[in-house]
Amino acid sequence: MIDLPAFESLARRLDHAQVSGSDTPSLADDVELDVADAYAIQALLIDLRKRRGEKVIGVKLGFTSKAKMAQMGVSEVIVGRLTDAMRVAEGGDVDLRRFIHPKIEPEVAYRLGPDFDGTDETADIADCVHAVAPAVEIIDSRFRDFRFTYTDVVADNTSAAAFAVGAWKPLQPVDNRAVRLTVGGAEAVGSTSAILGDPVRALHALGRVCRQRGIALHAGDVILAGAATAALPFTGDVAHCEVAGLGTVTVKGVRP
Ligand code: 0L1
Ligand code: MG
Repeated sequence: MIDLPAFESLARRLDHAQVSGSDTPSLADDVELDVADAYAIQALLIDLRKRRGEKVIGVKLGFTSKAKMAQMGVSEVIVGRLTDAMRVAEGGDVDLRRFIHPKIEPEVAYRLGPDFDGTDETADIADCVHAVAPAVEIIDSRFRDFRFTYTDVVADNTSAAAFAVGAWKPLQPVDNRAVRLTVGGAEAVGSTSAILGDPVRALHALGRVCRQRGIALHAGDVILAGAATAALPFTGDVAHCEVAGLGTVTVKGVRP
């Protein structure tokens, strides 16, 4: 039987892995969790970060591509929280020493105008976003050798590690835009249509998960809608992402 102290202990285990940059085996090796349990552990993990002074400033979606959903055998996106400690300024340096095995992926970001009240069945989250921007997300699974289950990755705050957002533009359709990510000499090319066919669908999927899991969204929150290509290893070097017609965002991985 999994009870609150057991959830807290699993949240502390994942928090320790993130803070110390040391990986941990799959939680599924020790306990059987369902998706509700996994979101409860994620919430406790975020509480630990808040107690250290971090502020939640948005959310991110994962498993927004058909390929990734098929690989995990699921049909719903996953949602994690973004905190201010994860934010990197556009053009800024990312200290890679704090990560375990970081990867970077090109994304589309939205910004919420008003709060989104998930308890209001008539509220449409797509009506609540007022701005859109190119973005990159750095993911860093805390699980050893990337061996994780669906519930593992939800509990692990969906591998969220860091992110950067380019210049915001007024809300506009961003479906079917060419996307290019380069990291040093490596390149990934794709399209925003890899994000559930159209990133706006990611917003609707987010609304569903927020309602179901009691995740609150607030005015000004950043929403990372999902990856437009497979992630590239981020072992250093400059990472540059361009979303056609939307703009660019650049970060530099450093080991000072
Ligand atoms: O942002 C995402 O697409 C979630 C990634 C979670 C899985 C991974 O670490 O590869
Ligand atoms: Mg992502």
